[in-house]
Amino acid sequence: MALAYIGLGSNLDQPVAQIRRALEAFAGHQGARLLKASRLYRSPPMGPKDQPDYINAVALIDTPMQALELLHALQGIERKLGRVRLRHWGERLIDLDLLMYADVCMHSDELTLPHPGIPERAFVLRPLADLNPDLIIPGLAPLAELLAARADDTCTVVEDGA
Ligand code: A4P
Ligand code: MG
Repeated sequence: MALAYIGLGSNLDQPVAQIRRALEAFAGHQGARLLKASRLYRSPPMGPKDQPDYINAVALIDTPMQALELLHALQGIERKLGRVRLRHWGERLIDLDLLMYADVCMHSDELTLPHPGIPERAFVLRPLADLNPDLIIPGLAPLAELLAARADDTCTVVEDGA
C-alpha cells in the first residue's frame, strides 16, 4: 500500500458540489481508501483570467495501485464525473492531479512526481498543510518553507456550506 496526495480543482457548475462528488468517488473506489480531506479553498484563476474562481482541496488516500495506474484511475474518475478538456489551464468541471505518491520522484511524458506545480500554488500548499503541516515534499523542500515563500492572501478557506 502507498500513501498518495491528490489535488482537486473545479470552477464550473457548482464547484463546491463537484469537489464533494469527487471525494465521494474516492470513498467509493475499490482501488483507494480516502484517509483525510483538507478544507475547501477559493482562489482566482491561475492562467486565463476570463474564467470563474476555483475551488480546490487536497485528499490523502491509501492505495495498492502503482503510480501510473493511479493516474489512469484519476483520469477515469474525471471522465466519469463529466470532465471535458477545453483549453490548457482553462475552466474545468473537475481536475484531479496526482501531487505526490509515497516518496517517488520521477519524470516521464505521462507523469511527473511530485507534481511540478506544487511550489507556486497556494491553492495546493494550503490544503496540504491542513493534512500534514510537517510534510516534506520529496526531492524538493519542507512544505512550511514553500508556504513561507508564498504569501498569497487571495486563496481563502470556504466556510462550511458556502
Ligand atoms: N501529468 C504529468 N504529471 C502529472 C501529475 N503528477 N498529475 C500529465 C496529473 N497529471 C500529470 O493534464 C495534462 C497531462 O499532465 C496529463 O495528460 C498527464 O499525463 P490535464 O489535467 O489533462 O491538463 P490540464 O489540467 O489542462 O493541464 P495541467 O498542466 O495539468 O494544468 P493544471 O496544473 O492541472 O492546472 N487556478 C486555480 N486557482 N486553481 C486551479 O486548480 N488549475 C488549473 C489547471 C489552472 N488554473 C487554476 C487551477
Ligand atoms: Mg491537471
